[in-house]
Amino acid sequence: MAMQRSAVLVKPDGLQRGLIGEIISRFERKGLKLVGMKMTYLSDDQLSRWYVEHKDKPFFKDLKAFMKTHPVVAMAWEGIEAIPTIRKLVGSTSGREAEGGSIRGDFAMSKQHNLIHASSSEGDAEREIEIIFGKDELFNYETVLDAAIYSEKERSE
Ligand code: FUP
Repeated sequence: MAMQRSAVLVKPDGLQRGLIGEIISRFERKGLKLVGMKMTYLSDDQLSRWYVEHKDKPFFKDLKAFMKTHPVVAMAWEGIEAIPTIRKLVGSTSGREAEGGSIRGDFAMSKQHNLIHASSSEGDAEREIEIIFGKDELFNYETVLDAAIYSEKERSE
């Protein structure tokens, strides 16, 4: 099965609201593996590359301004089919519409201040991870839990 890496950002509102630990904890408890983490301000250039698909949308300028108000906590999380799995944990874009039990559903009330970003495809994940992390800032390691989290068959496929 496909081992994937997803790029996750805890956005400025998540930092302001003290939800970094809660979000990391949810991913850890799920069984995902943290393979990169950094606190940083995103530059205008990084944000233009990050949100390239939204560059002609009416909310683009506001979104970039919001994303520059405070640092973000950027992470790379790894697991089998991690990209769609993390999207489910994150919930749909608007906090008001996101399913209860998801991060946005449980903690957000806004469409822009929706706490977190998670990659939506393998192509996006690759591009987003490259925007934030250098090669030496991403880690490959085994944990004793790998054997409990996945079956032997899943790990060898
Ligand atoms: P998502 O994949 O759920 O993070 O959402 P999108 O890629 O559709 O949008 C990216 C970000 O743009 C959202 F997280 C918040 C912002 N946005 C707005 O501010 N207003 C909108 O109407 C839609 C998106």
